[in-house]
Amino acid sequence: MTKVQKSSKTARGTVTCDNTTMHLLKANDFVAESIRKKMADKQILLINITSSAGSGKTTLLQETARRIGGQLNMKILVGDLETERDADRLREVGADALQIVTGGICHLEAQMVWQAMENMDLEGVDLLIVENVGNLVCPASFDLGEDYRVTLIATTEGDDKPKKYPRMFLTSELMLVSKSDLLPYLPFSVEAVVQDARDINPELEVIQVSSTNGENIDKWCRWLLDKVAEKKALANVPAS
Ligand SMILES: Nc1nc2c(ncn2[C@@H]2O[C@H](COP(=O)(O)OP(=O)(O)OP(=O)(O)O)[C@@H](O)[C@H]2O)c(=O)[nH]1
Ligand SMILES: [Mg+2]
Repeated sequence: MTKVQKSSKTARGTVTCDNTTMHLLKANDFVAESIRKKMADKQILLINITSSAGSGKTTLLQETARRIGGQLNMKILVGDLETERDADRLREVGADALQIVTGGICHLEAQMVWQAMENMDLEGVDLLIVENVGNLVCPASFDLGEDYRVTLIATTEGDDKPKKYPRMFLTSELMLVSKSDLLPYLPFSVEAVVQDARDINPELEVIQVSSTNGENIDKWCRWLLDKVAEKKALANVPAS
């Protein structure tokens, strides 16, 4: 029997795959545009929160709900492959949260958000936050019709992530360097991560946050409140 040889034609890491998801993305973008129009009509700010699994998205949203949940009408949509756990955690702090279970899909798609919205009362809502599936890769390609994409990078993940997963940082408006309370114990350079992320996206805003010791959580909440106000002000400018 001939022994099957392992291929030695190309070194690992040099193969570029064809993009077979092109048509899927076109359909997604069509629905994302419909979401954008709906959110503009209703004057709701839509935020898409992305990161690797476990970077602190739900914990940050719990803190956010605690601090500004009483100041505006806020709803949260959470995407996960399985379980209602994150929505439960958010409801525990009084947030109005709805879970989207993707059934194994590693990202949220615009049509999932659209369907979830049809099961929500959006009247009078000021802010809708979507917590995406924890993954720095697939969610980067799927526009959800958001006004802003916010990506967390936790100090526990290593500071090399922007250059390894550039699309996520390229398509985000704000990067939150999370779990900053752990900086004294980790070989993580905030300076390097910010430099690498801004090499990819020079416009990227950055806030260093910790949900554990509260560093800059108020600043993050202020950022959200300002964006909500800006969206409403823009919607109320009379057409010339
Ligand atoms: N030290 C520290 N731990 C944190 C902080 N924020 C979150 N954690 C912890 O990190 C773990 C993951 O936090 P989650 O908020 O569940 O992370 P997530 O990004 O929502 O995770 P997925 O939804 O699974 O992608 C939990 O054990 C949190 O308690 C922080 O600011 N500092
Ligand atoms: Mg979560």
